[in-house]
Amino acid sequence: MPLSDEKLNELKLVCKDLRKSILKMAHAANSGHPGGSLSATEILTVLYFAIMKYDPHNPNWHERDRLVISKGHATPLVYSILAKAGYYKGDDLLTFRRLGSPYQGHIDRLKAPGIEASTGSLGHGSSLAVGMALGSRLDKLNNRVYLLNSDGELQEGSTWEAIMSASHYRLGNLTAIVDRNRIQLDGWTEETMTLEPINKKYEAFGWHVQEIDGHDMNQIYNAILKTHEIGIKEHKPCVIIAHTVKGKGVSFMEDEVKWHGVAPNDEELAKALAEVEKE
Ligand SMILES: Cc1ncc(C[n+]2csc(CCOP(=O)(O)OP(=O)(O)O)c2C)c(N)n1
Repeated sequence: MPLSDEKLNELKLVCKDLRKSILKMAHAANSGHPGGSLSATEILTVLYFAIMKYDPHNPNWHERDRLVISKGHATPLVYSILAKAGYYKGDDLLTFRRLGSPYQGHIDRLKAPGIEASTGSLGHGSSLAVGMALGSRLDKLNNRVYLLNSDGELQEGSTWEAIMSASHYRLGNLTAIVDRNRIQLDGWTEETMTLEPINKKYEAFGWHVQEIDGHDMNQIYNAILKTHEIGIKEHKPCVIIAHTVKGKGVSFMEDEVKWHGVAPNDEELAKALAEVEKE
């Protein structure tokens, strides 16, 4: 079932605000990771504003859905969306990466509420999510565990150990989404270490697999709902390979490896904000 036009328009406005915030935060800190934040904007927007159950006034509510953001460098996006979701006022987001700020360069669950797991060292978020999914089952919680992976971190062996154990333990309460933007820190994933065929790899490890356009919020929404169904019927962990564009929404950042970890200068910020506004 598609999202209503009204809901879709509301989510598009959220994405626009998030993109502006991402760019301003990176600019203010003169560092950070705009590229991989812009690629995952629609994915997290659908999760936070159309799918997940959580309570910003009670971040440790036991029955909440858990989201492990394994690409823990996507902080401009994560803090911006948590502010929008009501975890922070958001008026101090531009202290990003400053000494003493809760908004550090990599997410830290002890510093900023709403962060489920401290990550940044790539490759361990999947194991954390598997542990949470097992824990939820043991506690008989009526919730789900979501996991956002980058594609670069699929080059880490630890990720595949977690993938293997998720199907072994029949974790139908786990939905992973891979932000398949095809670029890692310093180049194309396929030039650094071949990942394809990712879908067949997950299938061979016993997962249910879907592939979607990771900027189409109807596709994201429906694919996530499908994982709920499969989880219940087949007790399989599910992955959604979301094809995205690194730097999405800013023409000069799109598909450009440079913008993995570089902040826009004054001129670039103005240009980028104007483009996002026009979208
Ligand atoms: C274990 C580990 N090694 C190296 C790094 C440095 N690093 C930061 S981001 C990154 C790769 C970024 O590419 P990808 O993981 O695909 O993320 P995205 O493109 O979605 O931003 C690397 C290697 C790290 N964070 N953790």
